Amino acid sequence: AHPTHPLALLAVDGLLSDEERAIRDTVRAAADRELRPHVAGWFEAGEIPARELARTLGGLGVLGMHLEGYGCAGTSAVAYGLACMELEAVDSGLRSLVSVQGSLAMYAIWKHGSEEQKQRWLPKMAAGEYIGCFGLTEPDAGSDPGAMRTNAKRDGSDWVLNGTKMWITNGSVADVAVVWARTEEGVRGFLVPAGTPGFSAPEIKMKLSLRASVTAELVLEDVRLPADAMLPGARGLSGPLGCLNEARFGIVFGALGAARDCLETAISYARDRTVFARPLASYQLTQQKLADMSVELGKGMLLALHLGRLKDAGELTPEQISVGKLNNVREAIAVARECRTILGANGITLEYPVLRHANNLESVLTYEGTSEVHSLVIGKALTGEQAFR
Ligand code: TGC
Ligand code: FAD
Repeated sequence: AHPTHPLALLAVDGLLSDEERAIRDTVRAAADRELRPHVAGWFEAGEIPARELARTLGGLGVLGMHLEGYGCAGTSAVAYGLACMELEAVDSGLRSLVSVQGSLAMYAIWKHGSEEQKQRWLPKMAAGEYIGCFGLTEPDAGSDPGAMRTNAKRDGSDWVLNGTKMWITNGSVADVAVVWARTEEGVRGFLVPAGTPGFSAPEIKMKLSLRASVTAELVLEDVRLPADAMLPGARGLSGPLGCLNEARFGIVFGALGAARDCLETAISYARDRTVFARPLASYQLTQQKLADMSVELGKGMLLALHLGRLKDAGELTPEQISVGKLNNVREAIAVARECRTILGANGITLEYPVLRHANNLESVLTYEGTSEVHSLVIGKALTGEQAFR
């Protein structure tokens, strides 16, 4: 019999509008043409042509695609999620570039910036001419960003920033860093242009995950900024945490792209591979694995779409995003690891995408709120008791 694609099992495509399908298909075709052929090489080298990639992604219209105005496409949240899914089907690092650019750096400026800040940065960021990064995490403050030490002090009308940010995606290639710092009036956001004296962004090497993504430290030593470098609209920790909601939403869809790519690879491999004189796909144990994985992929997709529809209706809550991020990343990494078993020894190489995806998903499980953090967010919603501290 002719095999059915795992997502076709639940006829998920029928739940998308024509426009959503068209955007998804365009991103998929471009990703397969321009990104997929190179990604294993980038991962192996631990280097990406970030500037060229940003322009390619800008040309495709996916940078800040769900934002309105300033050169952004203003698509639905679901369309943005589907684009994340197609990019992450190639590599989580490429989706990371897009998430950080569009949902964190651009969103922070779009939501909290002055008109001048928006005009200066957003159109070029949408086009991929400028790259942005988002510095919240510090060496000693990850899950608990309220413990940040980076500070900004007034000196006349200027601000002087000191501190260190850690694990910052796009950091060393960014033209502008959105840096969150403690001030006398609580946490505030600052736009730090690359090249500002006292600011440096050394790249973090020797990663075993997200090797096709730039990760850096941000070092701020008496970085002097004019008064208008501050984002006027963000006050307190709710400023950066509100931005995280946007990127976490993209990951709810994105992680499923990595899982789908693994499952497609494993099904095709199992059909071609002969073991004990029969196709690997013909054994019950293999079919059980494939059935369980496609059930999780389908459920994750329905969850993502439901959250996307809520977001487009303006009703999505942070707790609901936590449900999606927790479930879909947890299931995606389980799928990637199970698919690796189906590929046997071939599964450990970069000839196939599965272990690359599994390793990437280790980062995805940790960044944008670890699984534990999202469990605690859900636990708080269920009980009214916070168990973070
Ligand atoms: P808590 O006291 O609960 O809240 C402080 C203030 O923030 C508000 N808030 C939110 N606002 C909007 N959206 C959310 N999701 C929010 N969560 C909380 C809250 O209402 C309060 O506002 P106000 O006005 O009353 O002050 O904060 P807490 O200190 O107890 O911490 C809560 C916790 C642990 C959930 C939170 O801090 C957290 O989410 N921790 C995880 C940190 C995290 O996710 N970091 C991600 C860094 S960026 C990144 O990883 C990019 S990787 C992307 C890529 O490469 O793709
Ligand atoms: P910790 O907070 O030290 O946590 C360690 C462990 O303790 C985890 O298992 C955690 O779940 C657990 N834990 C924490 N609190 C509790 C608790 N209350 N109860 C029980 N268990 C708990 N950050 C940015 O700001 N910008 C970026 O662009 C960015 N990009 C990243 C890219 C990569 C590749 C990676 C790996 C990380 C990136 N991060 C970025 C940082 C990321 O957001 C943090 O790593 C994450 O928030 C977790 O912080 P941590 O690593 O300090 O772990």
